[in-house]
Amino acid sequence: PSHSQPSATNIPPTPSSPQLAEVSAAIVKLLKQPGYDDGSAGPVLVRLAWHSAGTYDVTTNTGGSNGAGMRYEKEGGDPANAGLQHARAFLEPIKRQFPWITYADLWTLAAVVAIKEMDGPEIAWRGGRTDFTDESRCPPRGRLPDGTKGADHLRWIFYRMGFNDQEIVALSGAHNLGRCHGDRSGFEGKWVNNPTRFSNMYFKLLRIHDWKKKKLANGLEQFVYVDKDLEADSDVDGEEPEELMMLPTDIALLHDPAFRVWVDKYAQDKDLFFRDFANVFAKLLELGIRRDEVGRVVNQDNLDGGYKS
Ligand code: ZEM
Repeated sequence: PSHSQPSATNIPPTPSSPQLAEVSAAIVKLLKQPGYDDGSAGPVLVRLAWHSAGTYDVTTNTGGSNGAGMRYEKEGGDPANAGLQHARAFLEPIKRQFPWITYADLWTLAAVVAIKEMDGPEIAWRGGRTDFTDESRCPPRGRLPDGTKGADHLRWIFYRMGFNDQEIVALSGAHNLGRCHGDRSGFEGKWVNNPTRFSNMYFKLLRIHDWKKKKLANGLEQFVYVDKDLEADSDVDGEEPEELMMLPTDIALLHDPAFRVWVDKYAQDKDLFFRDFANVFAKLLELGIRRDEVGRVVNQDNLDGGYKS
């Protein structure tokens, strides 16, 4: 349904379906980036949406994807957000082409479009987010998870957003996509062999391989799996086998009994993972956003910026 009518109460309308179709098509076109990482902007766009939303704190109702605070140094300069300037740069031409969409809507929509395009599930998305016009309402730094930590830390961070154990595991399945970059997080490598295709492979690999701790030159520890056959082959042609990796937080899902239940389920049932991921990612993108009965965003303190018809 279209809600593109301006409203007397200054509540911004959400983009209409034809408007959304146009922007989504433009996002699909820019996903292919032959010179970048594994050839797709998709993974880093998913991370952008996640980090925009993952600052939410349920007790103070602050943070979340409304506002697009990462445009400001206070939030964008958080070391946890290193590298996401690439994602924002990929989307800049779309923002110029469709100036009516807010950054907060564009960043979240791009992830949903990218996941679908990478063979992932269809995820419900609703527009109407506004952009902050200064950094005063940016959340404090330090609200995003730290990959060096364990299960207690994951619960501390994700319970604060309002998620449960099952949702933590489902969300972590996004590590099917993309890779770690030494110059961003300090970790190195990808979780699965095809990091631009959404699947439940991350959970399968987590369970079946014998992950070995490896200390990187920068002092960080991650877990790696080296395929012995690949290693033998590579002696012949002199090429390094591509090692797969897991963060300490990924390995924590395997060793914590309550998380492990869901790792096993998602490894065995791709449809269940897709369903649960679609639900929890949609929930992530809505954190902190209050809507009226027709779906318009009614966070009264967030009305600067936004859609003006
Ligand atoms: Zn990630 N993530 N993440 N993540 N993530 C990285 C990359 C990506 C954690 C984490 O420390 C890291 C979620 C949860 C958690 C993606 C999506 C989602 C990287 C590598 C790190 C270190 C960054 C780099 O160097 O470029 C931790 C500790 C998490 C706690 C569970 C959730 C939830 C996600 C979405 C639903 C994605 C798509 C990437 C790949 C980015 C890229 O550029 O390829």
